Amino acid sequence: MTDELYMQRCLELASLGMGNVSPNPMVGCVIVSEGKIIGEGYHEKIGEAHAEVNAVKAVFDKYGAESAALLLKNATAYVSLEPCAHFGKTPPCADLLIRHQLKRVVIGNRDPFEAVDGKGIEKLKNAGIEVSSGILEKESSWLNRRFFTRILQKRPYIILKWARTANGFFAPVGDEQRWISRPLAKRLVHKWRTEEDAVLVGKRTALVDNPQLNAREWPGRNPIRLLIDRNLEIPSEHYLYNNEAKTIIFNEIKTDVVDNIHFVQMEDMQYYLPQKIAFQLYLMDIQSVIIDGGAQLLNQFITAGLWDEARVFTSAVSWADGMLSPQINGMITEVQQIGKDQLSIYQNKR
Ligand code: AOF
Ligand code: ZN
Repeated sequence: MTDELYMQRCLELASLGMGNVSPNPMVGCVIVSEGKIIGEGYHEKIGEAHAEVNAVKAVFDKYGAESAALLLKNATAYVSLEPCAHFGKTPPCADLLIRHQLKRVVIGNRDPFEAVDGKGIEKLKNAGIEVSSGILEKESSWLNRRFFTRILQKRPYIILKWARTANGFFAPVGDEQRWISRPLAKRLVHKWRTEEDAVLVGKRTALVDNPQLNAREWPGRNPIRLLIDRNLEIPSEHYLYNNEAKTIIFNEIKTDVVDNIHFVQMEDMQYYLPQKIAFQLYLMDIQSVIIDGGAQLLNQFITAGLWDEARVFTSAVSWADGMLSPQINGMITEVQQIGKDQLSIYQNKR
């Protein structure tokens, strides 16, 4: 039971890295000596120290070198992901824990990343450290579902997002009038944009709504903006062409980079578009994407079965007519009232 409690704390710490560590996983670490937490840390930013390094450093900062060394010997380290065994952007965390002679290491998930994948656990065991793994495994997998999807399925974690009227019409997101009537939903959508790597829209949505696809209503960074525009028909006066955020335009005409705008040429975009986009994003290390419309693009991903989560707002208003809302066959895992709108979250059944 205590193992679960400390692991829960690791997961809380890990989640503080949300939006800043991709394509790395979110990882938290707690070091416990004689029933007391003596240091905590998490992976804060991509390219910077891993969770274990920060937790060990916290012990040193608090107790000074001499006492820290004594405390770490015989301490237990809780880590939500298997400590790494490889020299990546930082040296192996397994080596760090061995060097400080920890007695026991408790792990949430085994790391499926090729360079680690059990080698961290093996290193620790070979050094005589007691290892327990699989503690709060489900919760930890859920937290890092984007990372696991990329590593195991070689594609990004795909979140579909749209709004529909009470009577089932597709309400195009980005339509200013609608947004004004739903300030809370809009803010939540901007929060989501700070959490995912990228936001994707189709040509019609880009043309008609002229979306900015930034996170201006929530503190945090903007996502990468992705646009599908086969024949490059979106005028360069549209917001997506400003330099505010990195923008990738998938098209059939050219590959080029102009400031923050990256043109990526693809072939035969009328065939297997969802599969092709998913693979391109994988190659670009884009680990999660929100598909923000329109209906046609959403339906293509739904038909291909290429989605993980759908976040659907149902507004209180009814329309006389309009395009029909996409239909989804998934498991509803959450229903929430967001201002006047109802938010339903679906997971793809597998
Ligand atoms: C850990 N602790 O906090 C994290 C780990 O490029 P690098 O060096 O940052 O390594 C990235 C890989 O390391 C990543 O794919 C994942 O397998 C692991 N992440 N490991 O021991 C951490 N963030
Ligand atoms: Zn590491």
